[in-house]
Amino acid sequence: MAAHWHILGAGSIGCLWAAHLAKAGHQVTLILRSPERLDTFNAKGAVVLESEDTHHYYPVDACLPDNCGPISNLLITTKAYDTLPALEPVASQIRQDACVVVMQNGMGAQQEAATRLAPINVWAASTTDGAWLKAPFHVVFAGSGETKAGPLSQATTALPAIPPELTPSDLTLVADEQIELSLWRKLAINCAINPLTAFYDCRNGELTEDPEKFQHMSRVCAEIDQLCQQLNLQLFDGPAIQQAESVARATGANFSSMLQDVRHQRKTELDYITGYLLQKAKQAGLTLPENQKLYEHLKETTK
Ligand code: KPL
Repeated sequence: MAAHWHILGAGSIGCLWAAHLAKAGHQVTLILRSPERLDTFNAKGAVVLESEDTHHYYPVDACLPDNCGPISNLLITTKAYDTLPALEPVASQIRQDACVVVMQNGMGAQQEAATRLAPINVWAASTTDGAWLKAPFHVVFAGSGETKAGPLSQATTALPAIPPELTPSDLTLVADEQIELSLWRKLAINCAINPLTAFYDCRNGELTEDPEKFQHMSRVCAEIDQLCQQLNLQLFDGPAIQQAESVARATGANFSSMLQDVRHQRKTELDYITGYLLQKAKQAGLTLPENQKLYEHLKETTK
């Protein structure tokens, strides 16, 4: 059934989903943060989806945060640290029976959104789709992956694993009854790869090729295993380093999202990646010295 989706956060993943939801026949409205962004969008009037050298234009609507309601379906694709500030001016326009999906890197922001919006139902989603912005509202679909979605545990009633109206044409969307575990798995990999690529200013693959960097990644991963054991979380069949090594190899030529943020002098999602890990360790009475050192170094040297 066609629905109306509002999208908060028109970065690469927000535009990718805007295009695919529009393609599936939904009405889509981008919530843009400033009149300047709205002017830039209105000059185009569409999201451009580039894939294998073809360009498709999807005409969607756009609005400013203080004038976008009522909202029945909301997809949040902001950077993790922007979730609450971006949500604030929009929150009162979200219907009580709305469905809200938070799709982003890291952990902590999804739960903050669910707490802020309760009793509105909130889902979390985690994606391995590859996308980047060539220009504002022009997204390049770089690699087709998979998106997992599931309700966050704060939800009061039994919810379907995927909101019924979330039907993006062509993107792979799978139901995940244990979405928090999947978010943890992604978090562990991000903790192993992202801060180290920012520290060494290197591609993902170099973490496996250079013995010193690999040793460093192994020490970071050993601490992740230690915390997971303490929390009774079984993320992988073997130690985290095996999984981190395999992801770093598979994405060897890429620059991690954190390194891209650092190079573009943007704020990073460190607080929602290593920061979240350290917070959980502290609550469990553990110290993770390797992760702590990395966190402190990057806090001092990056935005
Ligand atoms: O998710 C990633 C990112 O860059 O944010 C990968 C490539 C898996 C590295 O952690």
